Amino acid sequence: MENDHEGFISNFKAELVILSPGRINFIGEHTDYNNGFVLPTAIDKKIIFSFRKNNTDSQCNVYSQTYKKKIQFDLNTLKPSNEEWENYILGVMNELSKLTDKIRGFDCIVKSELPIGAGISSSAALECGLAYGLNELFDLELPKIKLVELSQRAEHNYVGTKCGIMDQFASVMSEDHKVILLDCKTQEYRLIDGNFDPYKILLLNTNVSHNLAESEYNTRRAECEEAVAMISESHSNVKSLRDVTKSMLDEFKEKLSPLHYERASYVIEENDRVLQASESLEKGDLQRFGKLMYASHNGLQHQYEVSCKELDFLVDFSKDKTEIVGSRMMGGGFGGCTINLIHKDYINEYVDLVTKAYKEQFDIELTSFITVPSQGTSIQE
Ligand code: GAF
Repeated sequence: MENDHEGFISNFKAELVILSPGRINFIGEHTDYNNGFVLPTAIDKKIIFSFRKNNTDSQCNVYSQTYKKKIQFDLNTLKPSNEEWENYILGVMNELSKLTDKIRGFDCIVKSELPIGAGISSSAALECGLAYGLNELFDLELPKIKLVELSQRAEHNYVGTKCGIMDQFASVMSEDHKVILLDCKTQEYRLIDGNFDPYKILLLNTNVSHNLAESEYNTRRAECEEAVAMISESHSNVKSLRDVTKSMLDEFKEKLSPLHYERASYVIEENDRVLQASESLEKGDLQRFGKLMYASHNGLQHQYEVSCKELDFLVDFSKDKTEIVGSRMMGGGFGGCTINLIHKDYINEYVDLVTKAYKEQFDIELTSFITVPSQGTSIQE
């Protein structure tokens, strides 16, 4: 079997190579599925897809260099698999099959630079890279936003995570040196100059991924929907937490459970922080931007309860360092990375310091990398 894979890889002549990046998010966590605001961008680490047509009607082979496994499937008999990573692929195929009958048999090799479970959305990169590549290979002529949306639906329908649109949107729509202020209600967005000089974007990977992540994610979404359902009984125009103001929420403080009240408060406050943060970035006020990042983490830790002790440790560790203006957990939570804005002259010293402290505390190796706002999914020239 291994030899079979080696033959597949060594004889592979790609017709098309697609680069599909991971993403970071500066602020606006768990707001996307509440129709709120987010401030993400793609990064310079990616998944690389090599594609070729294989002259069959419907036989497809996708080899993952990460898992050292090949999935083989027939376009006419698509069904979910027991392996999660395969469902990202099969889920995209299933959504594409609802939109087009122009796809034929193809082969693909997938090579990833993105750590899994790090909160930098290797899953959206996988979905979007495949969708983007097949759109090119078979001239499907689907606009980019359709690729974003079908990738999100693939995750809902085949993987079972009821994710928002942020990750797929950032992976596909980002541009070099820009961050995206996205209104998830209307999908309108504005590109903002991602100039953080003299600060750099440092990601610290806890290298933990607590298995609560997936179930708690869907639970949080359900809790927000429950809060909306209760409020909309007396405010029929309220369709999501985006339509709820803080004073409106306070009218319901006695009716909602304390848990629902905290979850909803967090989302409403976080939306406000995203708008304030994008304004700060546009004005070059990075101190204020950083304070909002800390406030976001605080809300995620105490009100939304999606952080964990490893993430809290890293954020707390940065707090008395004047060279770090902001730090927070990033992505769904329960592990993965923190995002830190750190003065460029302090990076090496800080990484040494925090790596040692983290190892002492948890006996886990911290990994870290500097990243920059980068181009979304593209064809390798
Ligand atoms: C995950 C999801 F996929 C996103 O849609 C978003 O909700 C994020 O968690 C939290 O902000 O990455």
